[in-house]
Amino acid sequence: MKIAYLGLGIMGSGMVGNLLQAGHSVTVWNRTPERCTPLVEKGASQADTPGQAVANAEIVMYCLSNEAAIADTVFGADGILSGVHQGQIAIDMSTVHPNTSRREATAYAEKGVEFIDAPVFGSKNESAAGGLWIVVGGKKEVFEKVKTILEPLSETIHYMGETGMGATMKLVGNAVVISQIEALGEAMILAKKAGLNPQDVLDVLHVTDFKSPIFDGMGSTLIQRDFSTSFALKWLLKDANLIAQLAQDNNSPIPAIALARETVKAAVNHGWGEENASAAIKALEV
Ligand code: NA7
Repeated sequence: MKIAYLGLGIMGSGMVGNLLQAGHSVTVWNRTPERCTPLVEKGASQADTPGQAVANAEIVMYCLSNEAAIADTVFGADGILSGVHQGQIAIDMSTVHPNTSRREATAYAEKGVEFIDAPVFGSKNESAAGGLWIVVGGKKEVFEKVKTILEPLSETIHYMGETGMGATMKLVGNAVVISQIEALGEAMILAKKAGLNPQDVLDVLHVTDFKSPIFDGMGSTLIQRDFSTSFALKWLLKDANLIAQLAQDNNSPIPAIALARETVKAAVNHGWGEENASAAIKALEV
């Protein structure tokens, strides 16, 4: 397939590598053009603007940081909407509010373009290895058309319902993630202050019926004090804010997540936003 892919951050770069590997013809665009180079070396073509990137594509995919990036890249001057045409399918893999997905779907529909929201769970390693967990919203028949394109990127793909339901599922999932980070951070600090060996604690957590890959992975990086970025803390705060907004929209109580958001916010305010999401726990140590 002829695919345009926009947004070559940590997540997008890994996905494009796998699309090329799967034999697709990929045209890439990134706001910072230098980030295209490694993928051009692997066979991708590079476009100068989002509008140019999508002009000859059958499928338009993107994974951008936040709502502002969608505003610029999709709706802005020379944006995706300026270059699309009837018959294409657009796939937004960013983590955004479901209302943003719905706004995108409406704007694309006016151009005769189908749209699905398909955000992903997993971070740098899963993206590079084609092991993401994708959640999809949109028309089922459109999802069926693009499923084979998403397969080389992912370990699982779940169809969640109409437009916005992929984005909604992503925020629900990250509500669990942020709670796990807070719980592990508080527990590990308590364990250390109370005299336990942190590695012993992780070894026990690993065999329990409440074990979690997040506890395993994040736990060992906490012990090593390795906060190199797989998923940036600033994006965890962005997601916590989106979760709070979704909860407010639905009058749904989130007392624990609201407290965890304050931990993440404090860590970002300390200047650790570019570090890994696990750096949130540093705010509990100060
Ligand atoms: P990264 O590695 O921070 O990448 C973010 C990407 O978004 C990157 O390509 C950025 O371009 C791009 N971006 C950011 N702002 C803009 C604007 N205003 N216009 C155009 N492009 C922009 O994030 P991840 O790959 O880890 O995450 C991406 C999404 O998946 C995010 O929603 C996460 O929550 C999940 P740049 O290279 O900085 O020029």
